[in-house]
Amino acid sequence: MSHRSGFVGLLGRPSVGKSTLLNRLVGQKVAITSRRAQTTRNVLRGILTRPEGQVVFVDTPGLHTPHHRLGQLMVEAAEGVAGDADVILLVIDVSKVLGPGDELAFALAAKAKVPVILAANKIDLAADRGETITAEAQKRAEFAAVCRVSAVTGQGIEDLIEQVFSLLPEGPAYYPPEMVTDQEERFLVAETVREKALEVLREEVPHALAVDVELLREEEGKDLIHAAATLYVEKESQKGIVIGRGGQMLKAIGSAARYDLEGHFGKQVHLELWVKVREDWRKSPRDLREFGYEE
Ligand SMILES: Nc1nc2c(ncn2[C@@H]2O[C@H](COP(=O)(O)OP(=O)(O)OP(=O)(O)O)[C@@H](O)[C@H]2O)c(=O)[nH]1
Ligand SMILES: [Mg+2]
Repeated sequence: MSHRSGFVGLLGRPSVGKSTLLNRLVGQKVAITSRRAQTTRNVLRGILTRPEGQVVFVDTPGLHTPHHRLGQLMVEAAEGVAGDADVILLVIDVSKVLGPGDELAFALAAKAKVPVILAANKIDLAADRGETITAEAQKRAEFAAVCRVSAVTGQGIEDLIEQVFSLLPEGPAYYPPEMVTDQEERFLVAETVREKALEVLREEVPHALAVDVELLREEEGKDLIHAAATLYVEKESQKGIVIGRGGQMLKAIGSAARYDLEGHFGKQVHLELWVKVREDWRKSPRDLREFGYEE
C-alpha cells in the first residue's frame, strides 16, 4: 500500500468549529476552543499518523472583515494556509445561516488549485442534519467531497478522515509518528490561560486580551512546574474586570488553567497570573510581535 501525506488547511468563518474539529481529528486537545468568535489567532498544526499515511491538519483563525492589525494578520495567516495546503477542509456551521465570513471561505475555495472538502459541522444541532445549509453551500463552490460531521459527538469523523486520505498525494511522513502538535509548551500555557479567560469574560474583554508567558520552568527533581503569565488588556476598566471583585475572576481563571495544565504535564503546576494594560495593542506592530502574533 502506498503511503500518503500532506497538509490539510481548515478554513471557515469564526465559531464554525474548526478548532474543535481539529482536536477531534487528531484525537486529543491541541487547540483551544470557545463560543466566542475569533478564538484562534495563530496557525496551529495537529498531526494524525496512521498506517496509510500522515495528515497534518492546519487550524486557522476564522475568516472575517478585519477591524485592526491583529484581525488583518489573522485573516492573512488563514489565506496563506489556503495557498499552501494539499487539501482544503472548508468548515461550515449547519445550525446557522451562511454569512459574509462563509462567503470569504467560498471565494478562497473557488480560487484554490487543490481539492476542497466541505465539512458540514454541528449536524447534532440541526433538525434536518443541516441539509438545507449544506445544499446552499454546495451552490457556492466546487467540492471534491461533502462530509456531514459533528466535532462534538464524533459523528461522521471516520468518513471524513477516509476522504482526506483519498485526496492526499503519495509522500513521506513529515513528523515523528508520536507527535500530535508542533506547538511549543510556552504557547500551550498561554493559550490555556486565554481559553479559561474566554470562558468567564464577557463582551469586548475577550477580544482585547493577550496572554504572555514570562516563565515556564520545571523544578528539578520535584515533579513541579512553575509558570508565570501576564494577561494584557487594552484599557484600565478591562483590567478591573479581569481581576474581578477581590481578585475572584483572576483566581477562577488561574485555577481552571492550572487544572488543565496539570492534566497535560502530569505534574503539579504552580501558576502565577498578573494583569497589565497595554493600550491598543491590537494595532501596534511592536506589541503584536511581542505577543507572538506578528513575525
Ligand atoms: N453542538 C456542537 N457544537 C460545536 C461543534 N463543533 C464546535 N462546536 C462549538 O462551537 C463553538 C466554537 O467552536 P471552535 O472550535 O472554537 O470554533 P472555531 O471555528 O475554531 O472558531 P475561531 O477560532 O473563532 O475561528 C464552541 O463552543 C464549540 O464547542 C459541533 O459539532 N456541535
Ligand atoms: Mg478556532
